[in-house]
Amino acid sequence: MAGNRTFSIIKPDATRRNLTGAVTKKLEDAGLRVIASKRIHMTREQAEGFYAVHKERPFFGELVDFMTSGPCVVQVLEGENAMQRNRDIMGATNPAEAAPGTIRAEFAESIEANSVHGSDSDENAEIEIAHFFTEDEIVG
Ligand code: IDP
Repeated sequence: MAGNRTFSIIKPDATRRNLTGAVTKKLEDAGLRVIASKRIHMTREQAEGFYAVHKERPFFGELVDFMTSGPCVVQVLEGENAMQRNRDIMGATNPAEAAPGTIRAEFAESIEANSVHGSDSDENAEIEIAHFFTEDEIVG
């Protein structure tokens, strides 16, 4: 149902430091349930397609390099107001501005290597989920 699912990525800086469990615990403690999860190493094509909206931004090339630098864990999260709930527990893009207790405040290394992605609208959540998962891989 719209509003109850969102899409998350645990980024390569977090998998490299073995923080998959720690990040997931933050999500679960925030009232989100992981209803699909897989560990992938994104190809450049996948990363470029996923971040196509940022194609014109000066950091696009570096962002693609970073997202393909190691494994990611892609997840579907379920919960009341899942998109906003996830954005709240993620914290601001720049960890220096992220509220205390948020994932990025606790774990992010930089504005780029900021440990997690989360969809920024319900519409984008559905598009991003479909990018990485088939419906039969999602078990609510
Ligand atoms: P969000 O992930 O908080 O939604 P966006 O503005 O959509 O933030 O940016 C997508 C991703 O691009 C960020 O999570 C971060 O990894 C990277 N990014 C954003 N701004 C910068 C920047 O100024 N320099 C380097 N990377 C950035």
